[in-house]
Amino acid sequence: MSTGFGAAIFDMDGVITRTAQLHAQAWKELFDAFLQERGGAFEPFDARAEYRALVDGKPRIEGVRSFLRSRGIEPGEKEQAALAERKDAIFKRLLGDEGVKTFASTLHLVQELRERGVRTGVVTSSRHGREIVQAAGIEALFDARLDGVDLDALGLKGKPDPDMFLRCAEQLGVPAGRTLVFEDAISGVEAGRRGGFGLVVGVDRGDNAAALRHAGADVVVQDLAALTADGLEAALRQRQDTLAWHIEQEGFDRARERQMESLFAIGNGYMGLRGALDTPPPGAHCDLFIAGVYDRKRADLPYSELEFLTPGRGDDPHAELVPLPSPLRLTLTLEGEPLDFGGPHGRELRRTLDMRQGVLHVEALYETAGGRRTRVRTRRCAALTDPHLLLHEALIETENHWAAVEVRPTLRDTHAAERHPHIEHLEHLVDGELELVRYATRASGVEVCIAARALRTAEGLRRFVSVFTSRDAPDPRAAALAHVGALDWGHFDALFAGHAQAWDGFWEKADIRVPGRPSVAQALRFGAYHLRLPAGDDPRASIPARTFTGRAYEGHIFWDVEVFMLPFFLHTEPERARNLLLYRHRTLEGARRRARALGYRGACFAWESTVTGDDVTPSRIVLRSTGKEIPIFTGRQQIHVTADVAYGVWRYWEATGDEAFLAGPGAEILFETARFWASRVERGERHLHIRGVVGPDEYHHDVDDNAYTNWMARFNLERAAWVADHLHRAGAEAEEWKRVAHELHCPGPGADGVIEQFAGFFALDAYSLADEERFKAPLSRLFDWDRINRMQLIKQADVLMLPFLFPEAFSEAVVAANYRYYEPRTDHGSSLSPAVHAAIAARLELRQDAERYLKQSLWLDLQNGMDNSMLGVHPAAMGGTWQALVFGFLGVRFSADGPQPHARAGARLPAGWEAVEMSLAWRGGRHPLRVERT
Ligand code: IFM
Repeated sequence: MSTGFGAAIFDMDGVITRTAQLHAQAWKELFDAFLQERGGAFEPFDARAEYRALVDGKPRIEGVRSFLRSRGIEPGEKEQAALAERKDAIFKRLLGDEGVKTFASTLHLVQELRERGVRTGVVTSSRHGREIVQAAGIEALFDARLDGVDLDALGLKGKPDPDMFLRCAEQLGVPAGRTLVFEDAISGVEAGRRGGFGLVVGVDRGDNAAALRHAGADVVVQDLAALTADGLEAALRQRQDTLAWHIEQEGFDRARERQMESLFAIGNGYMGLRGALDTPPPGAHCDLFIAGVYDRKRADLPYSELEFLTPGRGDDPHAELVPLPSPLRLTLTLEGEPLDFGGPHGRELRRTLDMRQGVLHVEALYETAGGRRTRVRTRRCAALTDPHLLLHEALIETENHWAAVEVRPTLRDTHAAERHPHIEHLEHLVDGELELVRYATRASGVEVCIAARALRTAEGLRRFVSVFTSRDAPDPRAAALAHVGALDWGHFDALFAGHAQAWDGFWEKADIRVPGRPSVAQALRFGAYHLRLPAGDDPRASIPARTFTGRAYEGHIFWDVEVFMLPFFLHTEPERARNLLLYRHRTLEGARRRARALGYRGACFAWESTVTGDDVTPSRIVLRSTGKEIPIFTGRQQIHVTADVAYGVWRYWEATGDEAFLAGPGAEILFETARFWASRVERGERHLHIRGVVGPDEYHHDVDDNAYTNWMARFNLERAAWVADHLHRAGAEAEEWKRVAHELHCPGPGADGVIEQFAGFFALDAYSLADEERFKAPLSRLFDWDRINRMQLIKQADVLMLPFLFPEAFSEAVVAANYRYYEPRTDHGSSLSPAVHAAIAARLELRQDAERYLKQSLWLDLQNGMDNSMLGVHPAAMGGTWQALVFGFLGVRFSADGPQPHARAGARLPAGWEAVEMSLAWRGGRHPLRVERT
């Protein structure tokens, strides 16, 4: 099996032809003459350093501009054009004198690659590209040729923009990830890197290796004679392996900045910090979230989307997760000029999330007046080894000047009043290199104290940041000061290393390897990474719908945890699954209050839960722009969450055999929830019914006998009765649960195999769902709630949740009938939906559907598939994707011997996957699993 590359693109001057020296010579002749004509002190053009840094690889006019600017000269357009023309005339003259010479070693490699079926292209900014290739007699060696003339004709941008390389790869019909780029110019190497090319080879024709590497070259050679096709194959594979552990963003894009902040978050279960830049530009959402720290809802803050407000939420002091100001802000200035991407000096930016080690790296290059270039590299982590600790380091490199760069760390956000309205400032103290800030949340009265120490080094700055709240210690100020004070600068690197080791331990349990598919492995790791960030050791907190990466859904906790995320933890780190269930146990009192408020017995878990278990679902949403209102029925009616929690308890016990848990918190949850269902059912003529609910499909409210809800309630009642027997606690109540379970009407397959989603669904009006309405349901759909309620249009998997959770309960024919019926009626308005469809379609071996849905779910955040990742990542989709792969594609089931993949798992693997490897935890053991394509 080969990871393989399909194409190779070669720069011309300096890589194929020996014309780079002629260019350097021509530029020198031009600029020296120009500078002398201008008068003043004459500092000649440096045909090596200045040629490389300022003009090499760029279109002619760009070269003129960037050199003159570096000398503080702002030429008019006419003057620029005239100089560019003059340069061309000199170059032609030199070319005429010298002729076109080529590098034999390059042509040899081109031929070797072509013999292997690799497509080849040549790209140059030179307007003479075609003539030169022709004059050298090497046209036939390249399937695609792009030069400076094409650049203008096609409106492409010059290097370091990747436009030309990308267009060439397109012409060669090979994706950038499978294409190699060979470049001797720094701007060209940068273009290759920015374009996401598989491998960028830097050609160092003289003392330029470090700069080429710096610009992003994966391999640097002095001559292509040093390379072979096999060697390149190995280098590409190595690069892919590295990439599969990293998420990279090149360049600053204001429009996507908030999405990047979500994706590049760090965290350790206790806290999560969005991946905002160290010097956040205006508009950044640089929030820190701490598990379990909530406050009263602010009417002016949005709910799940920026345009939604939820007024009239009452006084619950724990309605909204509190976004705190980032403690990792830096202010950087060079002689008073700010170095950040809010101002004009930002030139290059590379943000790299090292998922293997749980570290975010940011590298930025700034250029201030007079071309002074300053490179700033930072790294940060939320220590996995110490929940209260953040580590932060900034390294400053002045590339071509001696001016001092001032670095000021600060815990204060001067705009905190608007950006962080939940908090009141109690104290801000700066004492030498120690800084402390203390806040209190306004309604819930949680005190948060952050203390930081900084160490200035020859290269920059190091920081320890300690975070404590009054939930952790009676005096968080004293705790934070003691914690930060006890840290030893001599251990700074060791703390990073220990943290990385702890991540290694996680990956040993959670990594899924897909040999030869680095982008798939990368996306799977991204999901596991983001599931790990919010999962801590504190049973008072659970995982919010967007984790600690964004403000959507106000940090509320939904069924997403037990149904979508829990299995990932069950089979990787079961002790975390236990914590998540203990959270539900701690909120039982709130669930009891809710059951009572609704008029029932037992415990009914909150649809949207935070600290106490009281339901914090808004009852209406108002569209900010128009004031239009939508009623929300889920808070009172989406009661299936209660059985979903019971399902989680059962699955935990099955996977771990943890009897102590079952006998204690597990049984209490199962019994209290069973009491709720026993009182919630209504007697009909022949059966018991559950009326007036919302099922997983939130487009329909007030429905009776939702198949999913009733099946889950029956499961809950049956398991409670079984556990009562198992623990020798059976009695009249357990008998009642058995009877209710038996009499409860659970809609089953009709003659055609289809299960009716709820009573009357089949009689609703048909809705013809256009393709463009899928995955991005129009906003109007929400306002049309009353009309949609009468349509056969569903938001997310509902009946299909049943075979997803109970794969053994249905025959293939029934699963197929339901998939065929419901899939075309589903608009996937929820991120939870595609993974369920992927799992079911994989089981049915509907390959196209299965792979399409898997892709949608796997890349949901990385590709911003729902257009709202800026408000936080989607952990339920990540957990769902994991299940789609493990239980759907691989069809894993558990027996006494451990996990067993389905007999056809090898045949079901997505196209292009040769194998999958992982290990699964089951009943105290860890079981390796490898499925190969068959
Ligand atoms: O729990 C989900 C629900 O199923 C659909 N709307 C979003 C919620 C939070 O993810």
